[in-house]
Amino acid sequence: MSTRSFRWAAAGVVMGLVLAACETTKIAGGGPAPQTPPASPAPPVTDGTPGGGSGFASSGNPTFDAWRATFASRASGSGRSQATIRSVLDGLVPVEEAVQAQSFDNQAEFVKPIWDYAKSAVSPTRITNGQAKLAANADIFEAVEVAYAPPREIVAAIWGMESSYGGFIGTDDAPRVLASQAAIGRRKDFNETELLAIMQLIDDGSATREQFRKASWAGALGQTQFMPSSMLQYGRDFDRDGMKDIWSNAGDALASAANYLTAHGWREGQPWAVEAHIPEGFDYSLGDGRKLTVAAWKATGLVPATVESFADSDALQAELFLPAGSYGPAFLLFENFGIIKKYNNADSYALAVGLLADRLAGRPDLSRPWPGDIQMLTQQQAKDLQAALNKLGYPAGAVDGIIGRGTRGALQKFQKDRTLVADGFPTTDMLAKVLEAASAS
Ligand SMILES: [Ca+2]
Repeated sequence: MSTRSFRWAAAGVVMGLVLAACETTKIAGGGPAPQTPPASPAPPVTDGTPGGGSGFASSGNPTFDAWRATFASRASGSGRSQATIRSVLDGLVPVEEAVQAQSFDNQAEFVKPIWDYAKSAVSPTRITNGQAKLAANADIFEAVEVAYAPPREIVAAIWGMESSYGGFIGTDDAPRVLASQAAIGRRKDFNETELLAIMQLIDDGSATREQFRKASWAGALGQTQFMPSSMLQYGRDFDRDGMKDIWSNAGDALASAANYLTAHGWREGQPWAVEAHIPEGFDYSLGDGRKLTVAAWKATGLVPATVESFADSDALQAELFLPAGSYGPAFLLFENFGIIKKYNNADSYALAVGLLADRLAGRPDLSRPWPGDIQMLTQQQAKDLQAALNKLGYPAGAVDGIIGRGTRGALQKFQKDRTLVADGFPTTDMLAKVLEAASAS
């Protein structure tokens, strides 16, 4: 899971469910905020104001104040300057727990299909705006494309997805939201690491305290929505003015995003995916996650649906992806699909970025529409499906109600063993068949 993925919880139900699962695992490893006095190294000198003896003015919340005193000591021990520690932590008032919980509450009655997310991501407005942004920033995109591995349309698509091309970058104070989470013990280590990264960036002169006041509710920063630790590691000062200004400098933001993808292994010149036309009588069970060469896929009868060829090389490995089973477009996924997921670990996100990038590059729309009238499983039904598949010996992975490629692959094996159309697509009819088989086993 990317360290910066969970901010997407508010953006889509499917994403929310993925992130809720992530949250659950992280919380399990958390624990209550420390209530013990800070150990050595010595805490900052107190100036006598109330607030846990740390020198900070009390927030009015004893748990928060105690956490802050302890954490400030740790930050000092990590080498952050007193002035920066104070500027980041002083004056913070924690976000109310009820409000925090609401932000993280991603329960949904129905699991939205992946293509709802893709369709809204690739709206005509977002395509038009993206093309205008590419033209207006042609010099920056040219230089970024030369310096980094991904093509400009991928970088532009991420920019569009993350902040509507810099149009919306958030209004929350990153230290406040991160400290609030850390203080109540929610993903404590994660949030403290992010706070330390903020302090490091300020100490380095890469950014100012004021800039961190423009963040998402989860602490993601700027036009690329980097978490602070990602900004520390992958942020770039493209215009060489000394600052990594991913908030208001498009060059810094775009170079940072391109650098992130490059550092995570973007394969220059390779596609992220290519839509495939599925021939009559195709064995859909081939879409169970296996990787084959493009040459092998062609031998099964797959042909590119809208472009001349799948890739420059028939030797490239690809995976068949059937997000809507036999009811919608199919894709051959290449390694770069997984690199987009390093930015945000969800198939829906990577699909949206890739499809938007294709349109920004002037490639044609999909050859087949997404299904329009399919009733998706509820989250509980999705869990029932996963549990039943697991029981039957078709490993669907965690019973989390998220229909990912693992669940679809397991369902395909079930379908194939029963000579059903093995498209891995979980309709309610198919759920009934799986449940019936599981109860009889
Ligand atoms: Ca700069």
